[in-house]
Amino acid sequence: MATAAAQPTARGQAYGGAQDDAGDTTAYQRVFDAAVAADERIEPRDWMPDAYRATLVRQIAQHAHSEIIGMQPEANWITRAPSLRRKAILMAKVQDEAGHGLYLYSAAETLGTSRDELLDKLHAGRQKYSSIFNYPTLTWADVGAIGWLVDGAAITNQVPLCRCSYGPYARAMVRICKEESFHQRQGYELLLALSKGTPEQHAMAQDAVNRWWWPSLMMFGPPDDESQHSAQSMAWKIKRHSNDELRQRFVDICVPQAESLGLTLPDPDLRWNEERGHYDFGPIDWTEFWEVLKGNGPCNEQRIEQRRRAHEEGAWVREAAAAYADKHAGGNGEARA
Ligand code: BYC
Repeated sequence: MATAAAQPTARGQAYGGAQDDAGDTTAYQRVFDAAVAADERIEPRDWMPDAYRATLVRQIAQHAHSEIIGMQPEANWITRAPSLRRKAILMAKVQDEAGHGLYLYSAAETLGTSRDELLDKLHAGRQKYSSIFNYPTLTWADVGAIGWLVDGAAITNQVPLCRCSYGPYARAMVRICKEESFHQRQGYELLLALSKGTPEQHAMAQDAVNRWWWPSLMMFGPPDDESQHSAQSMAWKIKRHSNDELRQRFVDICVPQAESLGLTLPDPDLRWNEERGHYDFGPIDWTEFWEVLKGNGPCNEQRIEQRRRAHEEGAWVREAAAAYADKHAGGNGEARA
């Protein structure tokens, strides 16, 4: 059996004969279920139910797409960063997001789905990316708000994914979470500088937080009673907590941080509930969330259009890289792509 540290195993094949001539997968299913129950990692060559594979591809693809689309709203400010230091930090952050996309597309490839196939689906509007990246970055303070709130929400959601039952996804998340922590801190530090700056800078920071707060809460997905995938994903230990649990955890973390920043959160219903041991918060506008998912957010069209254009304009790079690899593999120098 595989453990967290073990090399990939052909778990199904270790039980030769478990799948009989009629294609009965019951014995394989039992081995898979036992591995999940024992908190072991499922590895690429292990037998897994088709629906488990499909769920992972769906979630990992959506996650990977979010990373690369997420580069756009932040890159919007690289040329206008207020100092060389801020520009260097922002460039490093945007570059990190591309790296995260790469780890995640690679994790999806271990499930038998190529990056090309996933990108085609994204460009055709057949796969989603996070709702949050359909909002515009109107001022420099938005870079801080994204770091503090969006990366903060991402970490809250993604730290439990380091214990996801699928090995390659879990391992990719370890590095991603470390980098996201740096991103979150740069956002907090940026907002703190603005909040303690001139009255205009303080107002700019507050305005950014006002605009990003509610969309950040939506990042965790629909409420538990409307989350169609949660129960199965939690049974498979892909997800470790429900959408609402993680959303609550995020709110509880943010309230004291907002106080330290000297900023307020735009929710009149936000107050500590002694009985629950959590902050209560006001109703989320789920109509807005579903509209953004349907493609009707402020920047949906612009984001996908820019992504398609970048892909087309990068075709020559892919061709050149393929030709180079082919040449060094002893081929005839023709691009394989
Ligand atoms: N946006 O049954 P549910 C980041 C979809 S951060 C768009 O609860 P699930 C970054 C959902 O896909 C963001 N769609 O689904 C940060 C499903 O539709 P489909 C990326 C959403 O999968 C900073 C339907 O709604 N992080 O990368 O159990 C800088 C029903 O939902 C959203 C991840 O992707 C949403 N917010 O739970 C740069 C983390 N929420 O697929 C980059 C990994 C829900 O049936 N993903 N939907 O058509 C997850 O943890 C889970 O997929 C979710 C949703 C919690 C997001």
